[in-house]
Amino acid sequence: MKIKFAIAATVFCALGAMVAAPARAAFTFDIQPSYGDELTIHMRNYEPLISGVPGTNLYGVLIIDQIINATTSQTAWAASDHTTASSNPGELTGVFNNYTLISSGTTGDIYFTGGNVNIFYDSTPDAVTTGNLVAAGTNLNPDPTGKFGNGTSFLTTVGQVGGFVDNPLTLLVNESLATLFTHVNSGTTASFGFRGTGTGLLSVTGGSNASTFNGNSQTAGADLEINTTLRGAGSGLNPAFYPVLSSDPIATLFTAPEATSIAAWSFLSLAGALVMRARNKRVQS
Ligand SMILES: [Ca+2]
Ligand SMILES: [Ca+2]
Repeated sequence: MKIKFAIAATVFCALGAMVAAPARAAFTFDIQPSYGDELTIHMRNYEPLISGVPGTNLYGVLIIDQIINATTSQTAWAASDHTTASSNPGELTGVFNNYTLISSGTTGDIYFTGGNVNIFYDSTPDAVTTGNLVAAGTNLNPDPTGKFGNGTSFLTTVGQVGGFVDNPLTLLVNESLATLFTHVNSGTTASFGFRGTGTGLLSVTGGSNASTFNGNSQTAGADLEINTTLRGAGSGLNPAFYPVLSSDPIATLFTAPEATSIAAWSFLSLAGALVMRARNKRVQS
């Protein structure tokens, strides 16, 4: 599953928080994004096959590979950095749950509502190797080994509606309630023939980096935009328990339009609207 989070940032606030919080001294970005930069957070995501029964929940665990400044094409943080003690950034991992299925079936268009995605910073990495999830998770506890949900809270988010419009032709699904959508192309088992793509929205609710990611710049004022790409986990992290994997890293697009830019854009939009009205008036007269 590939999740692209599009996030608006108040980076100055985040940098202030990093300086003020001694507990986070072990974790710093290798480069500091400037206000207005876009960050892309890549992560792998592991989850079970869904049942296809409305009312059941989707859950799983995730590992962040790297954070890239898309504006400068520089790597801000990479999991591989913890191979050297001097640059040990710990690990960024997470758990997600409470995505409740509102559609029916395991193939075609699949919609979820609700959802919690929580990311943790762990100064002593323990979830970086494959095959280390040795028990089946549940929606209540997606991380029974405690390796993905341990550490300090880096970011907490909830699924947000507003990304989808209800289609009156699909009478059994109210798409406007959806916070996450997936289209499964083929297959109902976690074979390599299993493929899916999707999208969703998240709203930031807390965590040490909440102010960094709480930008309200996405569709419906969401903070993060999700883009998913699913496939069978194959030899990934214990596929017996979480057989579905992101085929691409999850990407977080971190957008931070400056207040002056927003004001200028709004003014230009207003000016454009006024010109359009003037033109319409000329056409009518
Ligand atoms: Ca951990
Ligand atoms: Ca927000």
